[in-house]
Amino acid sequence: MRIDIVTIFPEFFDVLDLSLLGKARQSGLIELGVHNLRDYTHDRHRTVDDTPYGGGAGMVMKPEPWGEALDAVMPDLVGEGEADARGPVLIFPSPAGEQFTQAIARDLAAERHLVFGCGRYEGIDQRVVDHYAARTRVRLISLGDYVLNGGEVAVMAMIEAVGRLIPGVVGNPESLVEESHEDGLLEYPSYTKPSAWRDLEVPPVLLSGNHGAIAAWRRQQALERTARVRPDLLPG
Ligand code: 6GU
Repeated sequence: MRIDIVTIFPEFFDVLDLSLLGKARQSGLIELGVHNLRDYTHDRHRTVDDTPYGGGAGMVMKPEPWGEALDAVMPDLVGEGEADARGPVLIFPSPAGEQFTQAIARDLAAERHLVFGCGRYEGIDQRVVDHYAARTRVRLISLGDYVLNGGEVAVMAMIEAVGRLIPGVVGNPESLVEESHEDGLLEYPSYTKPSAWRDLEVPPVLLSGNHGAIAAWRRQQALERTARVRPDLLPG
């Protein structure tokens, strides 16, 4: 998969050299390009924002640098009104977007090319979204109902969630199936040695060797935990 990120803080993404995703890049499973939006400005101050039409607090990101940057990272985009189902998916992290879920991560993991446009300030001129929505698939995606200063941290979270679903990135694919959210439930609690620690014992069923009983216990724990913490995940 190819991933391009357009941002005014490219250094934010230096950490993608680390860990599982860093390995996936070294092995060629993920190709990552991080692009500085200011490289697509032409004034001495490398201006990327301006005051909002209609007034109000804060600044809005100007459309021209975004247009040049996005055209550069998506050189094969079709003309307006021809959005191509095989072309890139352009994602704008935004608290005004649809909420990111494991299902969205799975969808995105099946794509060939993802492009993330990180907005700062009060957001990006809406015409950027409208223009590219006519030329490729565009999604506004939010991490959740709280406010971040910009899209960079959100994109980091999305790339980690998507990257680990790309075949070969996570060494043992079985570790993907029994996790929170994969089956619509929160994960059951896990234990390792020693079997007694401070005044706490590991639940005896896990030491029983009875795989059927263990599976049933884990399922029950997942259901109870989900009902307690996230009842909204359970079917009505
Ligand atoms: Cl994707 N962006 C920003 N700026 N704030 C957020 C968010 C995204 N998701 C939750 N809050």
